[in-house]
Amino acid sequence: MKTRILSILRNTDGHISGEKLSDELGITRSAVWKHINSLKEDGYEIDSVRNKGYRLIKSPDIPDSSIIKAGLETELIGSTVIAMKTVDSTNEEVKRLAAEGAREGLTVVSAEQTAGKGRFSRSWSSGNDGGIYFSFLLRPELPPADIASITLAAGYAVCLAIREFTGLDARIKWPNDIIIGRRKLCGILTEMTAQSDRIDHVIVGIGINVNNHSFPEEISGKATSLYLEAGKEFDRNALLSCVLNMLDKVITRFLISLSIDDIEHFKSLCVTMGKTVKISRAGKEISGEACSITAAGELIIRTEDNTELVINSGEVTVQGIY
Ligand code: BT5
Repeated sequence: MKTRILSILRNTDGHISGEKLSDELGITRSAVWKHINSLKEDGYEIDSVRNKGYRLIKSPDIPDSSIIKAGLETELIGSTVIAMKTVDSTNEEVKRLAAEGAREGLTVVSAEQTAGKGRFSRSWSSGNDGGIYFSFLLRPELPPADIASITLAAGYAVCLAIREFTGLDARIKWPNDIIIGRRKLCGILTEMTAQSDRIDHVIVGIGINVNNHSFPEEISGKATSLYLEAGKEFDRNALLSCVLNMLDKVITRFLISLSIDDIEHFKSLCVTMGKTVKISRAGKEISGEACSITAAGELIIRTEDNTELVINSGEVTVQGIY
């Protein structure tokens, strides 16, 4: 009901009377009043004037599905948008909904995660402190090995959207980090369920540090936010619409085929290129120069003895970054 009231308030110029709202919604005027008060408690600034009614002045900076949807120009991603105040992990929520048959493109965003996760069972710091945490569902007709290209496409799209929306020099650290300078701004966790020859579904989870003013001590030397880089806060709903639009454009294109232009542009934004990197493989540490990216999203490194190795996932440390 609160979502319906908000949508009416957003589409009304000036005030709307309590009577009109109660007629349109089929609830009593006192129920309207209670919902309005509850919206005010959620941080919405609503002007209430006797004999005139209610007018929305300002929405709080919290994930709001109707605002996010209004900013979308997507074919696939965001077919349904669910905004939550808190959840264990948006990846887990999408996984639960996928098991119930959710439609491709479903997107879940939360202001906070109580069990945000990174790769290899690591945790993702997800307090209610200005970040965006969201996940979306894909059901691509692809063999499981192609999942790397989805992560690559997601990182590329988020990087492009952040550059466009903020003007900041966001870069990609292969395979799944977006960084500014030497610090991590965003992480991506792609999970899938698959049969031996085809993907059943893929969940792409993305955490972006947006208006965070500080971080927990254990990551404060390594993490950054858009606020810390730009010195100002950003509208998270508008940013998320922009990111989803770019993801939709890039991922639908990547699922068909990667163009040489895409790969070259990706490489130009990827700080890993040309750097000495260390990777761990079968318990051994190998180092070499990152020399290229394949169309499938793999990293090619050249070791000291001039052997070329194709790396498709795992831990990569880039000299001078982390
Ligand atoms: C990642 O893992 O970077 C993937 C993070 C994906 C998070 C999103 S949020 C929405 C969705 N729901 C989830 O539960 N997860 C996804 P990895 O490459 O393993 O990096 C994890 C490491 O990054 C940690 O061990 C910390 O060192 C660091 N870290 C944790 N939280 C961070 C943050 N908020 N900002 C920057 N670095 C962080």
